[in-house]
Amino acid sequence: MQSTPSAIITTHRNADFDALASVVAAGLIYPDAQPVLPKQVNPNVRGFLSIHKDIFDIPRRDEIELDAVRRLIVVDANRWDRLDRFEELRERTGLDLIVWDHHEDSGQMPHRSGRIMEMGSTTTLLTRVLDRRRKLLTPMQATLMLAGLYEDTGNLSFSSTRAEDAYAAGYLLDRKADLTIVNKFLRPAYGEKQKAVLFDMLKAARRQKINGYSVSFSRLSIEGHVSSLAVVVAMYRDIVNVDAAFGIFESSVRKRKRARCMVIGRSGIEGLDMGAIMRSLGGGGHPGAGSAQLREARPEAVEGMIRDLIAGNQQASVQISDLMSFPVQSVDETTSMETVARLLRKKGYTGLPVVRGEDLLVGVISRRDFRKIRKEAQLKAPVKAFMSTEARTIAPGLSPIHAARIMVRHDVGRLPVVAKGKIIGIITRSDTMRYFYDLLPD
Ligand SMILES: [Mn+2]
Repeated sequence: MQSTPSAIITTHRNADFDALASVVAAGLIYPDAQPVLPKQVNPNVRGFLSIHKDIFDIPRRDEIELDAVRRLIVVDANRWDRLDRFEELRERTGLDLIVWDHHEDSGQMPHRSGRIMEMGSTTTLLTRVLDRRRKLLTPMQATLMLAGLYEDTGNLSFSSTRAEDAYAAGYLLDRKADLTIVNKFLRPAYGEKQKAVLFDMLKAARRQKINGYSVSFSRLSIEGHVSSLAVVVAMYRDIVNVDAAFGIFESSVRKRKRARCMVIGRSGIEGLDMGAIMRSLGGGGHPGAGSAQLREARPEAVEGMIRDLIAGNQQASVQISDLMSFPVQSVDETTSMETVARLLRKKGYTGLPVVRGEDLLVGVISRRDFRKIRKEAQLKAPVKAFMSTEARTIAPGLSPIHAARIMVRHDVGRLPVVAKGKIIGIITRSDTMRYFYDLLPD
């Protein structure tokens, strides 16, 4: 059902982290207002939202009716033409306009209240209000807000940064903002070549537990020279979120009979000294990072040597089957939407697989599908009329990275785990999130 709120919080087109964080922060300051995002958001914000959809489930402009709006709260913008199709409100008589922005010369919206003040980020302005009013912030909210603040201040390094920005950052860290997550989503720019290598590394990533450490290996053959491979390996380790990560690059330089092997490692844990490992391979480095060049060595053999060096008893890498939930709650395709709605509410689920017969998967119904309902009578219709029939599924032996990639690419929050045509479990966005946040019990 399209929502017809009387108060709305929104921000500029191509929303960045400061914009998204400000919308979320304003939602805490104006709890009666409906946060709304523009249709277009920045690619890294889109990535963040796909992973955190269950926590920051903010409707887009096209899901909202403006008819009943009497109050508009604009954050991180101060011009009508930066908003996504809000023009019809411009002439609305008696519209209560509130603007929060951090550039004094940014616009001309005639607002009644809010704050427009030179500051490193809009998030800072709103954080100060939250602090003053002693509002409670979850670590997730604090993390998003710190990402917004850091993005617009270049981690407090841009000359536009004010002391207030740093105080606000301190406040958010105190509220348990997670810097690992912040850094993961605010990655520095890097070139096409590095990007291609990183993607190939992620594709080839194999994660395993060795001697109690989570370790990831990627073996890759690269052509010619690629600079900044160490940066790529560092990013790779951040993304796969392991104690230590290794990139083993085989370069096929012409006229060389045997390929040369370059191994670069990154460690984020004290007990695993990367310098020591690399010295054993004839290279060098320090505890956090190191590398080695090996002639006449096959990549598989290099990986074996490293594994031996880290030592010991191997376990299988984490698979979907380790993370999934079962048995699976599903609904028959003939179940009414009414019943499904009741079930979702009762169980607190955001979606359910739809089956025909015992366990033949025919679709997935999610809370979002209920927005397609226009009339009361449609609640009596069978779920098959509203479900998405292109259900994405995943095999139990694949990695959580794989699941996350499917969820991001197809914008789904849950994947039925299917083996031999039957649903054997389900993996949700929060399951994979828990994995990425490393909250998995050992
Ligand atoms: Mn901003």
